[in-house]
Amino acid sequence: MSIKITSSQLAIDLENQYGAHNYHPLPVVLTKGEGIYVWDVEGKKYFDFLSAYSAVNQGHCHPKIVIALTEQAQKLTLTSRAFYNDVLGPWEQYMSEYFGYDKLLPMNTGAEAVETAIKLTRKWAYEEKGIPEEQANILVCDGNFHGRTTTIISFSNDPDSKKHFGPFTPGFISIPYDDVDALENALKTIPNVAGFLVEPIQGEAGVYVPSDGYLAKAKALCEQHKILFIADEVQTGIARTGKLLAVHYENVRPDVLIMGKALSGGAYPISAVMADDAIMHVIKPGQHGSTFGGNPLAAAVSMAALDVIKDENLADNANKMGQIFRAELDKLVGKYPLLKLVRGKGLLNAIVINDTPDSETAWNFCLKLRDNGLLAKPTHGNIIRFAPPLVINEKQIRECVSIIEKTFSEF
Ligand code: IF1
Repeated sequence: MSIKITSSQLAIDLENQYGAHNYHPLPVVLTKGEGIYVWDVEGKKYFDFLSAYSAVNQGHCHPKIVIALTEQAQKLTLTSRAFYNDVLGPWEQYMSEYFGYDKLLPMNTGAEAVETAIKLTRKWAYEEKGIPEEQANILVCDGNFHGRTTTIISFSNDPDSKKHFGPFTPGFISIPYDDVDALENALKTIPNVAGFLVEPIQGEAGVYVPSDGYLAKAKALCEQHKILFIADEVQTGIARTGKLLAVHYENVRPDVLIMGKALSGGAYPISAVMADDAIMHVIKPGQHGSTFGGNPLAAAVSMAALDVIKDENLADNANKMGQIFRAELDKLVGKYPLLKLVRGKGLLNAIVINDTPDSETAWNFCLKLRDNGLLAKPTHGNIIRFAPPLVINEKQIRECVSIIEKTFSEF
């Protein structure tokens, strides 16, 4: 029988004593979530401005998603892919029509989907493009974040993500982000390139929005050189940036599409890789999979979660609320020396705090935001990400701007 949590401190102490210290959470202990709000153990209510890193786009505990989860959970949760089940096929068709691809390869976490996309790209390169075995190269971008498996951190340039985790997986070359010339030069000089893996907006790097046209030019170069354009929309996808996918701002259709997080609205780990038959057919039975990938519970939850995105027009709302949010915060630039700039798209935004990246200022600002009823957390150093659930309305977003301004006035 587990211990009853009667105070936030008790929960923190238990995690400190019995949990690996692989995170440094903001000191707040949550016990309930509903829509854009979360409550701590003492009953204090907060605006959630992280949305579990954009996994809870539909809002906490959305009734439609919870009903789908609980109903399916009482019927059939997991069969493995050793057998068929009566929910996976309908979800695969639903996803094919929703995102416009022939095929779906279902996985569980974002990193698993990125790993799947890497394996798919390499196999396609050897079997379809004729690149010599074991020679495939995949281009990635400086400042990337695609997950935390050993292969993925092999191409990270963040020391915290990779130090002392070697030896690393070869076959990846990192080029500057948002630099078409660097991509063109790499495609001309590096042999056996199979694909280009890119985040349409770099989330962890600090919500780095590339120049208009970058994604379209990059896709055109990939087509010209017959390499796969692989979009990691794990964080930017599912309406977060004001379009269903961030690549839709430039009418780019990735050859390989990677999604995760809000595919389930935060109710269950679900990720997906989508591609057309000409690419996906290289994966044959027994060559890739996972115990939970494509389980009936995930399939039922994901269809409900994606229904909500469409039924509640959450991409449009993210677009409109994001414009209000950035416009209002822009007015604070100059008024508060601590606020250097605001940037983002839709409801994936960040502010840059006017201090050194290794200062504690952004962290301390987030502690004060917490005291004022809003939860956010610094990404790197002096950058604070603001990403509320996409169901937020104008009155609420303006209330949050006031909380942010109040916090600046208190610093
Ligand atoms: C952590 C970051 C965000 C992602 C993109 C793949 C994945 C992620 C673009 C992997 C995951 C999460 C991981 C989580 C914190 C969070 C994060 F700070 F790590 F970088 F959002 F920016 N592609 N991002 O953003 O998906 O395996 O986690 O399901 O590891 O601390 P995952």
